[in-house]
Amino acid sequence: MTKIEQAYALAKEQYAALGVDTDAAIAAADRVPLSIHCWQGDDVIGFEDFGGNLTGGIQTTGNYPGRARTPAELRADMDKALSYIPGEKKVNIHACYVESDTPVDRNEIEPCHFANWANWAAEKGIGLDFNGTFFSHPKSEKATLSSADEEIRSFWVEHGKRVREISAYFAEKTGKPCVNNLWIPDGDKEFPVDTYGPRLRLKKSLDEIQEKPFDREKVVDCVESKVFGIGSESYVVGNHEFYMGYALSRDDVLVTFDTGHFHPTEMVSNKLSAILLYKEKVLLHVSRPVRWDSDHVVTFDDELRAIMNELVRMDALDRVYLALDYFDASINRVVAWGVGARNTRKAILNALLQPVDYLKKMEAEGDTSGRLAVAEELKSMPFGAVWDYYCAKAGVPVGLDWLEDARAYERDVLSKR
Ligand code: RNT
Ligand code: ZN
Repeated sequence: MTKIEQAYALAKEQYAALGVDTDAAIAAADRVPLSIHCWQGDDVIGFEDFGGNLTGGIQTTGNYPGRARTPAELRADMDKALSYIPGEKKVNIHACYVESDTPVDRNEIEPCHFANWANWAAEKGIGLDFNGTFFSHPKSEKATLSSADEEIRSFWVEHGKRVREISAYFAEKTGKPCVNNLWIPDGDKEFPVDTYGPRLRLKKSLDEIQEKPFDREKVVDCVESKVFGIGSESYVVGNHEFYMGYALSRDDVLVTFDTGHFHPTEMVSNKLSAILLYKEKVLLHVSRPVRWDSDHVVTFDDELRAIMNELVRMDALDRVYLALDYFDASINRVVAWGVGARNTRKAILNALLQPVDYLKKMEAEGDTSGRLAVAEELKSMPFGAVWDYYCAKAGVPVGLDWLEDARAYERDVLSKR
């Protein structure tokens, strides 16, 4: 028996004493698809011809060497990062990751411009998710789907329509559903006099984009709200109430909760049992806000664990689409992927190691002291031994072994860029 197996055998016994089956937890954690965002690898720049400046009130900070500059580099870096992450994976890309020999504007994109991504994913047997890019473009400076300028508005509506066609193509090519998330930066630095008009236009634009029906098993449309952004501090057209109302009034549209898109004390973990009463599924953008929507690398913090605890307690792991959304340009980007994605999978496994029935029983019987004591004891159970065993079983590096590999990749590949 290896040391990892020995430690696991002891941990397994301890969890069994609480009624938790560690083998079943590992199997369940492994099955949950986790969508890995490509944009950590190149600071959300993409492969278009116009500028490559990140706008829309989202920002990367730092200038760590080794950023991926081409599709080939980005996919190679992702291959590296994916090799560190156990479990079922998807890759999440944005429309600005288009590939073409001649310039293609956002209202001209077609499936053929994303064929390399589709072939790459299909070869690995993993799914692809997609996002319209409604920022970092000369026509997005003032507003996009909520614009009062009809030419601008219809430009972005066309973009949204094409994004759905490409999503359907991804689903076809990979054989897995494609989650299509829509986020727009529209808003105002100061509080506008007319707050209703832009929302009316956004609603109309979304309806136009959604007009064509797609198989719900293939294209999963989601809309993402935000409380404020840089440059839209006072007013955001697509706020929480807007998209919540939109999604609740349409059968085929889901809401996206980004963990950085609410007031700092407002927790996404506390919203899940509400939204799941009304919608079959929900998309989560797992991020880490530090004082604002800063998109720091996801750590194994209280909120990440609370989100996964909630999903497990509701038996709702199959009712959530989990996607990562952070972009740190100040550290090794492959390490950033590894840390955030491994932490997210870790938190899923950790949540599955709770004695949910036992906790619920104590709660139902009014034994709130027992509930507290057991929940606290769980925090020092030998979770690490179960995680290590899972990684070994899944064929990904155990412990910090992956960090050494990432350092070697930095030495041999990234530092030469
Ligand atoms: C922005 C949103 C959005 C983006 C990505 C790049 O605040 O969170 O999801 O981060 O689409
Ligand atoms: Zn997001």
